[in-house]
Amino acid sequence: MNKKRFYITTPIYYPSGEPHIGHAYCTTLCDVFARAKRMRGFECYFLTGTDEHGQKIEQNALKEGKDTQTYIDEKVAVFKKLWTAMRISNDDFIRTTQERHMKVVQEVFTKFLKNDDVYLGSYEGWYCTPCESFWTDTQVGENHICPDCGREVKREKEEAYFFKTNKYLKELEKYYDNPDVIYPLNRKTEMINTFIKPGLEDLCVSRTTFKWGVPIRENKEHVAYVWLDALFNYLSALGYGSENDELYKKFWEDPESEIIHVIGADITRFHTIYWPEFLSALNLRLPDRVFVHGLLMMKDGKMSKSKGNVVSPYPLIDRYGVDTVRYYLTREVVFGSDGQFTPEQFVERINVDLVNNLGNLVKRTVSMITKYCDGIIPEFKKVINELDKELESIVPLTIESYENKLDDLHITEAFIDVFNMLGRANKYIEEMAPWTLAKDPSKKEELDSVMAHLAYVILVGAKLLEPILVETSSKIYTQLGLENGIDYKEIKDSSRLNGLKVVNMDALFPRLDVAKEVEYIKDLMAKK
Ligand code: ME8
Repeated sequence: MNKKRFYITTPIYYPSGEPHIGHAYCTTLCDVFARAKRMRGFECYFLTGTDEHGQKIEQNALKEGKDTQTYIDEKVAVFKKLWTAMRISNDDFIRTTQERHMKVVQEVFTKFLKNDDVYLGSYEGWYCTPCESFWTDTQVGENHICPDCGREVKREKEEAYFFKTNKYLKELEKYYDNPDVIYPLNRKTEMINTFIKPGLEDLCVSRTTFKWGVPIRENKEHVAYVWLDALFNYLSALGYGSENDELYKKFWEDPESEIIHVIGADITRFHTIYWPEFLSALNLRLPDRVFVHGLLMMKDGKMSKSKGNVVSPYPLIDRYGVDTVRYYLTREVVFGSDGQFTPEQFVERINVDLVNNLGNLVKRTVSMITKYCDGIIPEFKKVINELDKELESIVPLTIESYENKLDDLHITEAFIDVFNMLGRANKYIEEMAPWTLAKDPSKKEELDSVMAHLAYVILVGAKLLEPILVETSSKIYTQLGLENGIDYKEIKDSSRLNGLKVVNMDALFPRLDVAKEVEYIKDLMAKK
């Protein structure tokens, strides 16, 4: 049951270091989803941005001898540049230091105070500055180590405001009753067992030990806790609470809009416990889906800026092209599970899927149409033999499963189906052996049918892959004589290519020399 509209968000990233391939992973998946929805005629508002407050940012700026705002402006520019290079189609980019955002956080805090949702108390706990999180004795263990990043935590005591988490427990439980809200389901179980069942502790929502945050109007000593601040980006970006709130009404309030947050497993607690509670306190609609993707690991564990074991996407884009990196990210890690980045798998994935499967199919088909049909795509006639019939029947099935899987956020699987269809077409070439048919003039009709079937499958494949292959799909349309591409609605029309003239072009993806490229990527990683 598709809604009319979609609001999809990435986490807002900390601009405290260079963006790495993990950030690119989440942003690319959301981009692919947004592009696929728009391609199919749905309205989709896609948001990303940066989370710019907190002690860590303040300290990093100090270390670099820069004023905090200058420091983050420079860092944010790097994130924005990456998204442009990766052809990310976000509709807005929210920064938590923008006035439009800070106002919302202040308003919300005032509402919480008035509504008796927060109270002033004092906090003593273990604080991890890189993660901006407080932990309990049990969580940090005897060695006082942050359970998230493995670094040493500090004992801190300060006056702070607390949010009454148990006040909205009923609303939270009701929210959890809906099986579709948190995906994968094991993340929900984890939240219930780790945090809800043992009893929720009230959440500290303000800090006094540093200044780089949204000031609490009612008590100038305090700034809003960075997580309370950050989560409200999803509303402030839509103009919530301002005079200009059309987007908010359209993409948040209206039940015809589906609200989807995509996040990494590391920040599930904030999005599936505190965020729905904050929204409940304000009597606002809760998100329809929180989709928790797995993390991309390196051989030595989680890739993270605080560990310094990151892979930057830039040199990969420079050398292999944007579509290749987008494809690798969408395909290699099954959405929802953890994955590992290795140079070997990166190169292998490109060679197997993009060079051998897609690239070869297009190259062979266009050359054969040139050679056997004077470059004109023959008329797509109805089925001639069993193999034609089989290939033909795969097309509508693939389109249907692609749509269903994408609707369900099974992004990786949707594209696996498309590659299976292309793989089937490659096999069909071997089975039909057009080079043999071409030798026998009485087989001309059969030969034409093979060419028409292949061209059509390629067209459908190129369209379904367009949300990932933002450059390559249009090259394929050109090769099939469709200079201006094709509308999604037209892909079910198998006669669309009849009589068009193919254009021979270079291979879509050059074959990679595995040993050489693996060496190259390893060098890049070592330099980092
Ligand atoms: O947590 N593999 O920001 P952040 C895959 N500002 N994805 C990864 C990844 C990896 N190795 N590392 C990071 C914050 N990510 C907060 C969010 S939202 C209101 C505030 C992705 O810069 C993943 O999506 O640490 C993860 O949740 C997010 O980046 C964390 O980014």
